[in-house]
Amino acid sequence: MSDNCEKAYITTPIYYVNDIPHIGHAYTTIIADTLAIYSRMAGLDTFFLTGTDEHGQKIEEAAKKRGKTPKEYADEISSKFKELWDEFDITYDKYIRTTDQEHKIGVQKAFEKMLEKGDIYKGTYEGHYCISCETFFTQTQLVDSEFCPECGKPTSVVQEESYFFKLSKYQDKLLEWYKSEDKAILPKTKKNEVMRFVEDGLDDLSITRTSFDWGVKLPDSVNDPKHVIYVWLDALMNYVTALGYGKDEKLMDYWPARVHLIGKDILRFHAIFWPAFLMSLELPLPKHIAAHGWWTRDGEKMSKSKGNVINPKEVADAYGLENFRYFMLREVPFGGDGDFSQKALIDRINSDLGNDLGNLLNRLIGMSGKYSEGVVSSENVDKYYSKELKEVEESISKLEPLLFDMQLHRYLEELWRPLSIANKAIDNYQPWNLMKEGKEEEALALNGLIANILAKVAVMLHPVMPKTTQKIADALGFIINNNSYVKLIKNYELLDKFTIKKTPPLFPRVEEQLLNEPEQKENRVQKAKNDKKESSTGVITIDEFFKTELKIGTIIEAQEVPKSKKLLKLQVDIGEDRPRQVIAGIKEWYAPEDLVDTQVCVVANLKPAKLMGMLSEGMLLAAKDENGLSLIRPEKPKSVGTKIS
Ligand code: ME8
Repeated sequence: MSDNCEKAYITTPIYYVNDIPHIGHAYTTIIADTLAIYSRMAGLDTFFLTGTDEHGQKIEEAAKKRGKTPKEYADEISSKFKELWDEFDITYDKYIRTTDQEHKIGVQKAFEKMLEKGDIYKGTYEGHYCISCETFFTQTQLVDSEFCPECGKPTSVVQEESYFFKLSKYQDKLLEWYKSEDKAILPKTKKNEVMRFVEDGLDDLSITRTSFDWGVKLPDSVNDPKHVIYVWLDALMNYVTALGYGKDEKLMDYWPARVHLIGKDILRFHAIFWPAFLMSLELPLPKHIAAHGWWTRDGEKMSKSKGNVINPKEVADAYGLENFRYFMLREVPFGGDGDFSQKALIDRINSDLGNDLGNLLNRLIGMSGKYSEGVVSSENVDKYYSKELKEVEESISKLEPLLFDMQLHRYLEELWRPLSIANKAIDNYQPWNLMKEGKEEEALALNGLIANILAKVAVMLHPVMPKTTQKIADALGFIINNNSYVKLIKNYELLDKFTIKKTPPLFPRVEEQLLNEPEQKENRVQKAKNDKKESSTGVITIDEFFKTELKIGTIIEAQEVPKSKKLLKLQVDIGEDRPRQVIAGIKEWYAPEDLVDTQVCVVANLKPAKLMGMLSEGMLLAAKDENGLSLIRPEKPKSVGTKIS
């Protein structure tokens, strides 16, 4: 690649080594991989970075629990991530670990540079620290004065000597950047959130810790050995230390990043701290920071304790790696949250891939075998099917901007339009009748049209499904690479004459498989069997039903739970001496003010539980379908406390 070739540096977050990889991590990595493959195919000089984040108190504690040193533990988990990405054929160019010596040197260099610049000073920090999130919060950010607004766990008050980074100094420059670079943060809705946060005022940032050891030490020149560098400064720096920052800078030409792909959970660190650090280091800012949404499973957050974590390897083994890649990118609009359901995955495979794409290739193999001994030519395609060719061209020309704007689901949606044009053309023109009517030239040109549509779709789908699309290309007598991309996509030329190769079905129909983490699968199966035994027909006795105490209640107060997207805090009168506090996950469907003075059905004998640190003393009955959630209410007003039977 020549030095003046346009560069595309693409990164994933570096994943913490306190957890094994799950579908959320796979999602980010697969998106980044898709962009990297596309960029290479389009002739950009591409560098794709991923890796692991290995320092900090959280890792130190996780290692201790397992009787390991932090480094031993980090080695073990880091290699699990790497193995998975290798099994998934992820095309990363470098796998960075924050325990790499070069990285540590780069972080220390950055600290020195910020110090020289007058952006670091020493002070005392007192704050509420959440170990789990490795983050300090102010009093006003906490939920119920104690709990972490991000994960709901209790925080602890920490007071310690600390070095501070003058984040406040960069407030105006950050705002200018957001305003001048329209697409700096994608999707744009997320940019507004970030801007509001910065406009509210930025405090200086504590960037060293003395309460634990497992981190990058301050540079020798500072001579303050009890401090280690805050894990987020350490981690964010990976994006430039991987290119040799502070040491051998030969890869620094790749900077600035074309895109940092991240999940929405770490947007604040990337969109505020990171550009401020870069400004201090006098380095250019990344072109895009793209934050995707959150994957849940059957509507719930995935966590080890719930046993509902989805192991991406298991999904890929059960349904096919590339099918899984397609599903993840197609199913959820970038930036939105997505629920992982096997049904949706199966539908995508059987319908989009099997019916629309796979069958089209089969039809072409069948028709060209029958009419022209497998020989397909682009001759006469324009003569008979110029309208279709034009429509396909319009779709294809929309694709690249969608990809680089992270509108991946729309990219795939748009890419399916040519397939639909092709499938419709067969149904409309009925080549078997054309042949009967002696219009052989027209029938063969139709095969040419189908082949060209399949070829163009295969090229543009290649970044998402690299191997499958090479198989399609192989059947159509070409190879997907920069040459075919330029010819078929950029120049919108047609295929050379070829003899089609018979190919086994690319997307055999799939059925539902039992999925879970390997170690928990047995438990689940056993539990399912036990449940079945207990109630073999799903029928319960009336006594069993009456174990649930259902009562009519009136909501007398309703409030939002700060920092929670889902929860409302309700006071519900169910005819007792005081109202019950119910924390209900209904905020997406109900505004608090619309709930006050309305009646609901309450499960009154549910064991109280804490949600985000708040006690919930009951549950409301509700029904949820694809159109949303509706509370179940009495048809006519009833006295509070009335028993429902
Ligand atoms: O935050 N849905 O590491 P991490 C979608 N080390 N994406 C998910 C997800 C889910 N349920 N769960 C995780 C860190 N992710 C830091 C990053 S970068 C300088 C330092 C993905 O292991 C998503 O990309 O907690 C999220 O941002 C990332 O994993 C967090 O990974």
